[in-house]
Amino acid sequence: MKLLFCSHLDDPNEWIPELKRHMPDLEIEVWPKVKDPVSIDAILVWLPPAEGGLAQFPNLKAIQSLGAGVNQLDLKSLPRHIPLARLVDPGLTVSMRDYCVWAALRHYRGLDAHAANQPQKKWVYYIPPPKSAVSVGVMGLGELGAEVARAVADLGFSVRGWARSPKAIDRVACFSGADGLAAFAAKTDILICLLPLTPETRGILARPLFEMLPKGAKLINVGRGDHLVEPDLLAALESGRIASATLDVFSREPLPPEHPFWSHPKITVTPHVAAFGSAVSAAPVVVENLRRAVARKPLLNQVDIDRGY
Ligand code: NDP
Ligand code: OXD
Repeated sequence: MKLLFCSHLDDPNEWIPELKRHMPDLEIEVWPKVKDPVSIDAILVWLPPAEGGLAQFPNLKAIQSLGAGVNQLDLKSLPRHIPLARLVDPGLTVSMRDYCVWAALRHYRGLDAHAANQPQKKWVYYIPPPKSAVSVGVMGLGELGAEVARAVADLGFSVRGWARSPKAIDRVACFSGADGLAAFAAKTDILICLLPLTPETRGILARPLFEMLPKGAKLINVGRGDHLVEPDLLAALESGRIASATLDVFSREPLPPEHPFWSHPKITVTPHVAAFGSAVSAAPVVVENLRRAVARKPLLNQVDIDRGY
């Protein structure tokens, strides 16, 4: 089995030893140094090669994404007969859980206001309501969203979740489908977006949804930048409909220096670091998929191309 590693973001020197530890006879080439494209059986990829795309590898049996999200792969352009798997990595899940817990607690405890008061030497008490009186709403209850929902429930928040299909998660009030969105949003004080980017979810973080939330709700977007309609967020922050936002993902990354989010007093920007995978924790899942590809079995975490995630 010959694997092509193709990413400008991930370090092949971390991945190669881990992959070989689980599959010692695996041959690995690293883009752009490909000796014979015809001999490549599978690709581990963040973005396909800009030149020639995946069509230059006629014998691919599997595409394994290095991302949990796969929208960056431009699903419509992928050869339909080759199965695509998104990354499910226990390390990535833990880092996403930690980020969302940090962001939710930061909004809940008013830590931004304390940070803003410090340069002015202002001693201002803010004692938040009990956590059980504050509702965290998680959009997307998949690998990451469900884990985040459980983690914020463990902290004592009242938790709601929204997905495409009905769900039952202990201590989480679950809503589903377009019909369930308004009821989900109506009592969400801190909204966390952990949706995949698909034609249905693009632009969902916009004025109509903001108007369904209680006034003064907080927003945490860790899904994708194109979930958010940026001018609608700026208007909602201006009017107080949204009190503050923590944003990790943006329509344009890196966020351009002139972008108003950088200096907005109610926005915290992080550079798409909410979750990070690790070759150590992800390699076993990737190798299992390589074995499945050879055996022509369905991959773990296989993407439904029509659904978009
Ligand atoms: P999953 O595929 O496991 O879960 C997706 C969830 O979204 C599912 O619960 C699904 O519903 C729900 N969903 C999809 N479409 C809709 C819709 N139209 N309406 C309502 N719910 C919908 O994905 P993950 O949890 O692994 O990842 C989620 C996203 O997080 C990724 O796609 C990526 O964009 C983002 N991400 C961001 C990172 C960062 O560092 N900022 C890192 C990793 C991921 P159902 O269960 O019914 O199918
Ligand atoms: C991912 C990401 O999708 O890092 O894995 O955004």
